[in-house]
Amino acid sequence: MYLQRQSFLVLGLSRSGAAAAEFLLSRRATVYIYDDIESDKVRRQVDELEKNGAKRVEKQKLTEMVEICDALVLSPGIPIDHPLAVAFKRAKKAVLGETELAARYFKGLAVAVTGTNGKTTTVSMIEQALRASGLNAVACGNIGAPMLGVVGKSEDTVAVAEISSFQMETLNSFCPHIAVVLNISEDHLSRHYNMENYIFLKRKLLKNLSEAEFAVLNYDDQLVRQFSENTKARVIWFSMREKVNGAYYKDGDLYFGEEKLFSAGEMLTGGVHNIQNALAAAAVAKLLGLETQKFVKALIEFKGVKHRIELVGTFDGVTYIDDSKGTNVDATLKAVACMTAETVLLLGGKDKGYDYQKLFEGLKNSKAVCAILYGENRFKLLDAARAVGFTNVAVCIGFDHAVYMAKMVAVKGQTVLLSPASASFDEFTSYEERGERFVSLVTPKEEPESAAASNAADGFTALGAREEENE
Ligand code: UMA
Repeated sequence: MYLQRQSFLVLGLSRSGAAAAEFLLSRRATVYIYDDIESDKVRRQVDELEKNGAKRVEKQKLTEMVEICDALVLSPGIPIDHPLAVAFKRAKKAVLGETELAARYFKGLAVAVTGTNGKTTTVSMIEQALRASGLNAVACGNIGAPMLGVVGKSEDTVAVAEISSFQMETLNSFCPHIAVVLNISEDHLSRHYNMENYIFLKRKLLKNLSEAEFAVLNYDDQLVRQFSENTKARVIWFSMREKVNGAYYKDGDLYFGEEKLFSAGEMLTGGVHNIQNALAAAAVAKLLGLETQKFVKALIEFKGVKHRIELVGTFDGVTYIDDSKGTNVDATLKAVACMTAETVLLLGGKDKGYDYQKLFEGLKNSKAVCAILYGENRFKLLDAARAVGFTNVAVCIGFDHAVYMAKMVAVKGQTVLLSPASASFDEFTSYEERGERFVSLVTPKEEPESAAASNAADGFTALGAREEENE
């Protein structure tokens, strides 16, 4: 693709769109920019990009863009059936994403990770394992840093890319050296309409792999296991249950082939899902030929990621845990499974198309003693709770109100867990913003008890850290 001769319309001007526009401008393409939403943030972004040569488009001129431009660059948050994307496709013009541009122009080694849950943690684990082994690894993609950021970096850069189903809609040329698929459960169905389409998008990550590449697949997940049937790549498994060709867990230890790597008990992060993530990361490290001793130390010392079952602290005897990244039913059930004290659970936000009965069924035999429901989907949640007989619920309208309610309801020794099983976009711009808000609402303004001190006090063995405060 010779960019200098091409015109692009970049739709969506947040992280991904801005990175795409900057990249195209740097390659001397003609770049038009537009965002459906008018906000101060978008206006600031438009001003910035205009300074660098982008051309702002008015709404009434958008249809002309279909004629003028060669391609549309779509942000991951914008669905592929957005009217402009449909118009470009009808005109037989390309619709691509910023990740597609990165895939076409990144010349280094790429490791890609997809799946419903655990992507960010696994990408972070792989990044740290590779760095500890002396590789110049950079985590990118859905984790928050557009993948285009690695294009143009030194040749030895290893991109460790988190790839979402949203990105897969506009990603066609990516051929990572190692593709990891962690698990598949119901998610984003309001966007992808049905499970078939969602599975198709996840499987697409393996589409371009040849015999020279590797697919690291979860043997324990029926859907992921089937992916091995349609890929030319060499398949390496990871499993919590079976001695597989690859990485596996047996009697408390993690192995790769016949080699014992380390004991799960040594890991600073807890929870079965983190052992799974570490198995996937170890498989990647082994495939890259890294020295066991070095990458194992990084996996053992890994402290977890922000907003993923992250300990905020213990205040007035109540422990607060931020799992704002728990945006689907499976993630929330996994978070609750990590709780060792009675838990008041904050649930709600923007609906992603789930049947929440599975969630409340799971909660009935868990540490969750009470659920505070809030947000756009609060009544859908309430109906599901009632339907399965989970009766200890309270309904609030907004997030702040719900957090105050949780603080009021929780008694000494209990935990308040924010793990919403819903997207944040009804009240926030991202799950990160929602997590930050939670932290600011629950943290006392003066003399907060230190998280490190409280960590020991209250039976929270989950992910953050066993011995010290989370990052
Ligand atoms: N917009 C429109 N029209 C629309 C919808 C949105 O113009 O119909 C505009 C918005 O006004 C806004 C921009 O598009 O200005 C937002 O684009 P975006 O939602 O793609 O947000 P970015 O900040 O560019 O972030 C994207 C990913 N966002 C989504 O997939 C929703 C980020 O993943 C990713 O980290 C970032 O690119 C860098 O690669 C976040 C995410 O929530 C973490 N991902 C989902 C998840 O993990 O569940 C898939």
